[in-house]
Amino acid sequence: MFENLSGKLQSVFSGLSNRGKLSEADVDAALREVRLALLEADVNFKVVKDFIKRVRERAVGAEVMRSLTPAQQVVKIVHEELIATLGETARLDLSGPSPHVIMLVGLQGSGKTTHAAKLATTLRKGGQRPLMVAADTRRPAAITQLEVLGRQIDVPVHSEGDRVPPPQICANAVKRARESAYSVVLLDTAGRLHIDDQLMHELEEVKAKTKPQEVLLVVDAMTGQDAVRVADEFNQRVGLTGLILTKVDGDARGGAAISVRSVTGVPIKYLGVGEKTDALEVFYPDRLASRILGMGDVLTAIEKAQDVLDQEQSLKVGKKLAKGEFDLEDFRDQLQQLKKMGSISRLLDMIPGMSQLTAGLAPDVTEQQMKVIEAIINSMTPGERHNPRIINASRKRRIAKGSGTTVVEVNDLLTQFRQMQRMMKQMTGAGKHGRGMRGLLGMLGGLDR
Ligand SMILES: Nc1nc2c(ncn2[C@@H]2O[C@H](COP(=O)(O)OP(=O)(O)OP(=O)(O)O)[C@@H](O)[C@H]2O)c(=O)[nH]1
Ligand SMILES: [Mg+2]
Repeated sequence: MFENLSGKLQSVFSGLSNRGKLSEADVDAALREVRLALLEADVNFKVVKDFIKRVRERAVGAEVMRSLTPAQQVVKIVHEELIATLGETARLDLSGPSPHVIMLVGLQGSGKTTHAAKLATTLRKGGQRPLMVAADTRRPAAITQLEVLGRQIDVPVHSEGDRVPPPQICANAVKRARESAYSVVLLDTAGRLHIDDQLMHELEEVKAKTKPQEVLLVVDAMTGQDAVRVADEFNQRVGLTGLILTKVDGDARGGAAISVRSVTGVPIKYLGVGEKTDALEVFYPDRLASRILGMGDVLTAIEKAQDVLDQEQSLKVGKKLAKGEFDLEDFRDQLQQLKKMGSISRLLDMIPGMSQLTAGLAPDVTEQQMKVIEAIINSMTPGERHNPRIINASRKRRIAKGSGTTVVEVNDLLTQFRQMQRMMKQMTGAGKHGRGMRGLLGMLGGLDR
């Protein structure tokens, strides 16, 4: 979503850093381009104006101009001010006695029902017991849609058909949650094409009857500045505690995400990044700012990687590596992990300079290759696996025969193993390679923890 903007900003900054010392005119010229890029990304013009003013005030300050790296200082200021514009890191408020009521509101098709299921999924992962409530009695298929999702993720759905008024259904659901020890109640309310009084009254009534801790507006990022206007209006009428910006995976220009907090004062809490029930990201302003400025969203990438990788095993391998005991069995385990990582290689690319590294580290191990590798390693004796240097020509022939492979294949595997061993050793002695390497190693081997 931010690709275009990101590309433009990066070229502005690389132009700056080619200059060495900066004059006030240099800064102004750069900021003019930044301003244009933001406007083209559909950021609210008032937000842009304010942003540029704040950056300029700091950037033409004597300290920056006299520093040895004025361009970097300017980028740093832009980064900090972008974070300030995006807002604070805001979490769901699940304090106080349960059940906690979370009310989802928004226009038709913005993603309320889908995000009720996404939230239920992530909250349950966090140890909650969610109950979803079909409070959209208006659209004929709405109840069934939520029930289907509920079955998919195995979360119960409270519904009373389409004859009972939604505020009543919601009140009943909260009562049921209290009696049956559900800890979170997610209210999936009806949407309209446009904001109208009838909808607002209904929502106000639901709110009065259920006293939600959170009223989250689900808003479609693809609608750009309209999303900002809608958020402002919902906030005035119903009162919001947070926003879920959806369809961020689409080709929206990013303006809504950058402006909405600033214009409405309501924090973004989540980003919807796909149709599936796990396509939900917690919103971190600092990470998004880094991503927009091309600094790489390291933390998100690492979190994803940690989700995929087997922690305990990684830890074990990390310790072995440190002691120089990494052997062929670990190699096999590690390749299996790397295969799982395949799906996140795109994410690792978010880290500057990481793509070259992962190109070396994460060979595209296919299912078939994995089978061959396993067969070869399984045909070795424990001694050979632990100390492959003892594998001479006759042992290679035996291993090839035992695994139904050829000596060439056995040789290939041993070469690969040595390469990986060398690479990992280099990374353990991080030093000159800097934090990126240590970070990746920590991720792979648990050494940073
Ligand atoms: N790509 C993408 N699609 C999404 C996302 N969230 C929801 N959708 C899709 O958007 C469409 C509408 O989503 P719903 O959850 O039904 O929206 P709603 O707000 O409940 O709509 P109404 O009940 O009609 O008011 C569905 O096709 C979803 O799959 C997202 O984050 N990314
Ligand atoms: Mg719906």
